[in-house]
Amino acid sequence: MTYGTILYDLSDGVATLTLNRPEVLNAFNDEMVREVAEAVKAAERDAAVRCLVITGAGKGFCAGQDLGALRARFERVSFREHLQQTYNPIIARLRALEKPVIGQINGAAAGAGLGLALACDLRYAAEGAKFRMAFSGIGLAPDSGTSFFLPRLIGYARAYELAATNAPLTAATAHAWGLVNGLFPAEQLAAGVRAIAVKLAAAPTKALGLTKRAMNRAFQMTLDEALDYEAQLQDIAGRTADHHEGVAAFLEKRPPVFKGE
Ligand code: T3D
Repeated sequence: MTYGTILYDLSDGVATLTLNRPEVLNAFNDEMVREVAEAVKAAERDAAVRCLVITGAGKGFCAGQDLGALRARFERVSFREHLQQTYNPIIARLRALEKPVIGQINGAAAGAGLGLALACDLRYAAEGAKFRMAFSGIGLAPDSGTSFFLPRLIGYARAYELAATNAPLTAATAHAWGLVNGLFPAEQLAAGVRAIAVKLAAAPTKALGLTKRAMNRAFQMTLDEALDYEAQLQDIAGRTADHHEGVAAFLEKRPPVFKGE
């Protein structure tokens, strides 16, 4: 499929979605929203995709809503409707995608762009990247899942401070606070993330997907419910070819070859 505002590439089981409006730090217009949603759907449906990487072209990751486009629709569209048709389904679909999703944060991530980064399972950032809530800077409240993910990742006080002051968070502090999993010098980020993604794409995909489902649900569960849910999911994982391969490989003292089945 050909896209106008993103690039989409699949190799070695890794799909890479590159936001491609570098002149505005990959801010979202309606076309990019539509294309990102389509690409995430395509990654979900394609069994050949076993890991998804999201990154930005140029010096930014994603600056959130394109403010020029936002001003053009002032007063004409309800924010609630717009969010329900644009960012909300993308964030929900990424969280429900039962394949590892990596945010390759090459530069600034702000507003809905921060939401996109936070919806990923793992985040690796360039040392010069920065994160900004951005909403209070333009008199808005958080959206795109940022009020959900940020306090869970870094704690309420830090999250509220970032939202209220709109101060930028450096990649180093984000790493120290557990918001990003690792840092790379800018010129090594793509290769570093690629190596991690290729490894994850060769892992038992169904088991990684069930892991994501279990951990997502566990936030809303009691321990007893979580134990029961884990047992249910293990019934599914235990019937996969990859489980049988993993056990056979261990007993035969050889590396496993997982097929994601
Ligand atoms: O219903 C709804 O749609 C509501 C949904 C809202 C979701 C949201 O995302 S609201 C938040 C929107 N985003 C922002 O307010 C972020 C605004 N941008 C910034 O705060 C900063 O640009 C960054 C922190 C992201 C990066 O700073 P810096 O210093 O690295 O770059 P810069 O110089 O500010 O920006 C570079 C260019 O990108 C610049 O254009 P120019 O001067 O080179 O022609 C700038 O105008 C442009 N740009 C950056 N962000 C946006 C943008 N253009 C349009 N929309 C943007 N969001």
